[in-house]
Amino acid sequence: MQSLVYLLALTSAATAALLPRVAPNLPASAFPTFSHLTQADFEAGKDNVTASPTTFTPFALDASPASAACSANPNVRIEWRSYPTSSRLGFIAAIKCMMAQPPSGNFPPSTSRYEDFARLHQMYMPNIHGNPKFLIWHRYFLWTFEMALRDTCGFWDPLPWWDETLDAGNFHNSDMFTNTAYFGHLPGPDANGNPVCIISGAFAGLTCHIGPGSSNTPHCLSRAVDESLTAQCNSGFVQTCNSRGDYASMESCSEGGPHAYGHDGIGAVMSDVSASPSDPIFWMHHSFIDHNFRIWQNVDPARTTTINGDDHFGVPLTMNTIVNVGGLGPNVPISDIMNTMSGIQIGAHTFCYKYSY
Ligand SMILES: *[C@@H]1O[C@H](CO)[C@@H](O)[C@H](O)[C@H]1NC(C)=O
Ligand SMILES: [Cu+2]
Repeated sequence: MQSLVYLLALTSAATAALLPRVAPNLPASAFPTFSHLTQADFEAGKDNVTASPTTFTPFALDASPASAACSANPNVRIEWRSYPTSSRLGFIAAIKCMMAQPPSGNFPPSTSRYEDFARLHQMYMPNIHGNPKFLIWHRYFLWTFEMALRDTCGFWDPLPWWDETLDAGNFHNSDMFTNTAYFGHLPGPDANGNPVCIISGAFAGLTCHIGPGSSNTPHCLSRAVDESLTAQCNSGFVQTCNSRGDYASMESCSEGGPHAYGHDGIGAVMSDVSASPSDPIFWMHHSFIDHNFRIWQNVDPARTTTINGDDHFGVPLTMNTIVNVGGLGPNVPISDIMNTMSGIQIGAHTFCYKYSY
């Protein structure tokens, strides 16, 4: 009897060694989702934003010498469709490189430099969501990641961005998902409504050690697309948000509108409000949200020198409010990053980028 058990154990070990090792697939219920309102609700003002006063800085950043120098030669984030193949492959390789680097040790139980970012995001819940700090914090988080790709993995191209309005309702057909050199497929849920482990693409068989939610249980990178939700990442909805006249009101609509629908539409790991950076498509989705923010700012220079709204603790945001990424990058005042072309030196890098359109 004992030898039979031994034989069975040997057999299953041998089988496990032959199959790709995929971490447990957690059910849909394991992933918390984002809260959202419909476009019609935002149009009716049902998010109840009471616009707080806008604070003004005493100087115009746009006129600073640093900004002028930046304007002469900004990094341009190129939309995925026009992003050169060599840059696409370099970007994917750099993310994989981050996953292969040891963790800094400051974000246990992260197992890699990549997971440091996911763990930081998880640790900062709920401060960085559900309030106007969301947009500016995620702008800096994305840029910090972009600089880490340079510093840690030698990838110097500007990030791509994803114009989701061109794929709304049809995310799964984007070549980001269909071309197996990139992010892996975007399947619908299985017959029981549960997510599907991603076993195609550059991140096939990835194990996520951060999440779901505030827990940290190893699980496979999984997705479960709902194209009726991704359909809300459309230009009309973006326009509804970007037609709002003050930062806090626009932020509320962007966060609870296209941002939330994009996360929940891709589903599973991406729908996890805490640990969604575990899915590398997170960076593409947030490039879209940051793009829309920048386009809103382009309408009026004052939108790069002023801010309003209260943070998670009810404290008004000002241009002096500190944005903190847990040491992954320097602490900065909002005034350094409210203008993507401020040209301000942050650590070893210059904050200076725009979008291709
Ligand atoms: C807005 O206020 C109404 C009425 O008090 C409330 O029912 C609704 O839940 C609020 N909406 C949000 C998003 O908080
Ligand atoms: Cu987030």
